[in-house]
Amino acid sequence: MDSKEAAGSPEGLRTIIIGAGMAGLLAAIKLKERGETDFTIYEKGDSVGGTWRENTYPGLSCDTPAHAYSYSFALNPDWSAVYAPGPEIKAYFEGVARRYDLYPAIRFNSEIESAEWHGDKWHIRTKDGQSDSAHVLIAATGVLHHPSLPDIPGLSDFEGACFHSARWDHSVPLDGKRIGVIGTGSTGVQIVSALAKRAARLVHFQRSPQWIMPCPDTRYSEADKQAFREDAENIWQVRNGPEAAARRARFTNAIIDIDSPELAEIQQIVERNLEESVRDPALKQKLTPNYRAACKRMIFSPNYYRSVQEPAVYLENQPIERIEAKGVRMADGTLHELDVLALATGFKVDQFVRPIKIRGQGGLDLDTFWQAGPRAYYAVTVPNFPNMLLFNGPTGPVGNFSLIDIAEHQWRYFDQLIDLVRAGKCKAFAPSEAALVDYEARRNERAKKTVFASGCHSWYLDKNGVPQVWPWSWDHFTEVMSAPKIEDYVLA
Ligand code: N01
Repeated sequence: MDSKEAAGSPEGLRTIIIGAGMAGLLAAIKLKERGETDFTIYEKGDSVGGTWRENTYPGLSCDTPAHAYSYSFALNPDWSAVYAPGPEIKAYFEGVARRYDLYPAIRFNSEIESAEWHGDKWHIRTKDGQSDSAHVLIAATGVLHHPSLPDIPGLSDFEGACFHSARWDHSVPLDGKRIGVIGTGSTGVQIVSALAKRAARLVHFQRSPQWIMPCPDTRYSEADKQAFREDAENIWQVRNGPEAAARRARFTNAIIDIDSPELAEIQQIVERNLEESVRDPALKQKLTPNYRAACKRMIFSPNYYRSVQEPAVYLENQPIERIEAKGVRMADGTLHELDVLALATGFKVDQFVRPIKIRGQGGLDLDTFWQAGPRAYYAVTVPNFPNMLLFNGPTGPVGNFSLIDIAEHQWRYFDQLIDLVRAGKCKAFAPSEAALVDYEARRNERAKKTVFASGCHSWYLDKNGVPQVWPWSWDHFTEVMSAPKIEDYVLA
């Protein structure tokens, strides 16, 4: 351990943060705000930004308004657009890390491979042989992190360039090429929209159609930015003003109540969008989902329907038979010859802090504890894994919320738990197994009634088809995160 770091914390409390993405930086800033400098962020990559470092595909942007997708304490009047492009978001996180002087506390290219609880501290080891220990372990490892490759026969036979959307190979030329994109999630839709006018031919392979929510492609003018600079209230209006609050309430109610007028309204909007945007009835038919709006994560796009009607674009909705040296063979025998194949096929979403080998109390392996599926009490803490805090852990809020907002609420909860150790009330805290069982029983029952369980396949569902998500309102989430129920915790 670095002696400079060790000396800094008034309470002698040391923290290890895993990951220098959005949530890891947040934890570090909040610890510093409390005057605690005895922490290290271990980052397996070579720069900050997490998902915004890993994803660099053409068309990458955040479909949550940028002013909402910013830290509450680091507003940014200079966002170029309502939906900011990915590189700008990455630059924002780098700027925040600089402004809060976090770089000295980050160990880059340092992938933690194991973390073990030894009764009073977590002991970690990195792949390159570093070791360290700390009282508190904060997993800020993200959710959409481990690429999921499709199990389509022949994938490795393809002779052109083939890569996952989160591993985009920028050495591969795209202009004037024959490009295939597999996947119609938020990623596939953004890639197709960006390449529709660049490719000689672009085939979008659709296994399931998606409902598309229209959204304006609004760039901020210099005058807009000036107004944001002069009065932060203008930014707060975008984040939390009546329109933003109404949008969030509409969304929450739609998610948790499938009979709600809000979901009916969303359904009407997306149906009208399809009706008014796509001319050809056959294409319209292909693009019409057989499930309800918001069942899968809602896609916001200003231009997907326009893009898919570009002359070079073909929407293929036959099942893929196999991938061959020259391209993609469909079940009806058609071969789409391609130079480039992009796999926008999503992520393995049940990993969370894994593949790090985590051993808690009595050497209990997290893999063993999570054998039936990842579980965490209110998505943040795990019985038998003391002083381990998960940002955006299993069953957290999903949908079209700002993950930064969610993480800030989770931090408030973490901070109060850590306070117990700071104040000497305990050395270790973990939720009781009974509390987790009770939470999961209530959550499971409620989750089955959400729109996510209304008849579609998505990454929200576990292997039993139950949404692994927050099934209650946004207000309930903020209320629960405002103060831990200490009686649900085992303090040691
Ligand atoms: O991944 P997905 P994503 N053959 O899992 C298809 C966030 N995000 O990377 O629907 C053929 O949603 C699969 O088909 P189906 C956001 O939270 C945010 O797009 O299962 N197709 C589906 O179409 C999002 O929800 C932003 O039938 C196959 C697609 O691949 C999350 O990331 C931007 C297949 C996977 O969709 C993940 O989005 C981008 C196969 N064998 C992403 N296997 C923002 O703007 C899979 N598919 C904030």
